[in-house]
Amino acid sequence: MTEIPKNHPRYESLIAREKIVSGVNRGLTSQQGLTAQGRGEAFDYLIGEKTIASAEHAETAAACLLLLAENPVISVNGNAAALVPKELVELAELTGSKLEVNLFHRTPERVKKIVDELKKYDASCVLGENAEPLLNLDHERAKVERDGIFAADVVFVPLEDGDRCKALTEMEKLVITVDLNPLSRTAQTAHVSIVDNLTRAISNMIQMIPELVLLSKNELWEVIEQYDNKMVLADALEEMKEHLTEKQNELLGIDPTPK
Ligand code: PTJ
Repeated sequence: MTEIPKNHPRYESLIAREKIVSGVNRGLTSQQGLTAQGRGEAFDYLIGEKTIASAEHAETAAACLLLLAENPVISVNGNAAALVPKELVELAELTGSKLEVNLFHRTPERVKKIVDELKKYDASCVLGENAEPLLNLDHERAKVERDGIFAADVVFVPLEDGDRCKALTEMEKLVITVDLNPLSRTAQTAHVSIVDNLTRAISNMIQMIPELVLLSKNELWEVIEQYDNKMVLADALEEMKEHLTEKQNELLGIDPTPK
């Protein structure tokens, strides 16, 4: 790994990049995962590399859904395994969710490596190696485990492909995603779309859970009933517009405060 000085202004972003490169080198992350991360970085720049209020609202709704679910599953791909393996195991523990390795560019070797990686962080059980083609998609992308994603009522699929996200919603599952691109088909198809960096989103959810578990089921449902995914996506676009205007003003030396 390249040494990144802690005081580098882009420290977090550079560390994430190093983790993805290490994921590719260790055979966890696909090469396509590198370009996906690059696209994510670009959108993160546009929202100011911070958790915006609407994303925090989506993270709360997502945590409530996982806590209310009968059979929640957290899907893990090569990028998530490289960026937040420990946190995914912790989130699964806190919400009683199963973990399932579910890859877009699937190979049995990569599934096994990701299962082993999650087990290093004490995951008790990780599904994915016995996946069957059960989704309504062409063969490899259709593979999920019968006792995992196939049987789940709530599926958390960070950085998912649009087609597979749609296939899951068509199976009447409630789908949560994390995607920095509010225009992606995944973000627009999922029920709860968290427009935040995966690295921030999962940590935020972990921090919220001790307070949320004190709420009654009715109170958790109230959070979900008040949630509107279209408004959350529209807000992310608005934040991007405002952030760009702010940067444009800074560049041109324009004082935005009205006289
Ligand atoms: O490991 P595999 O084989 O399952 O493949 C995983 C990738 C991510 C390569 C695959 O699912 C893929 O090609 O995804 P896409 O279609 O590139 O979509 C990834 C989406 O996630 C894009 O909209 C990115 O903007 C977004 N994204 C990338 N990195 C992050 C992110 N969103 C949040 N946090 C990130 N770190």
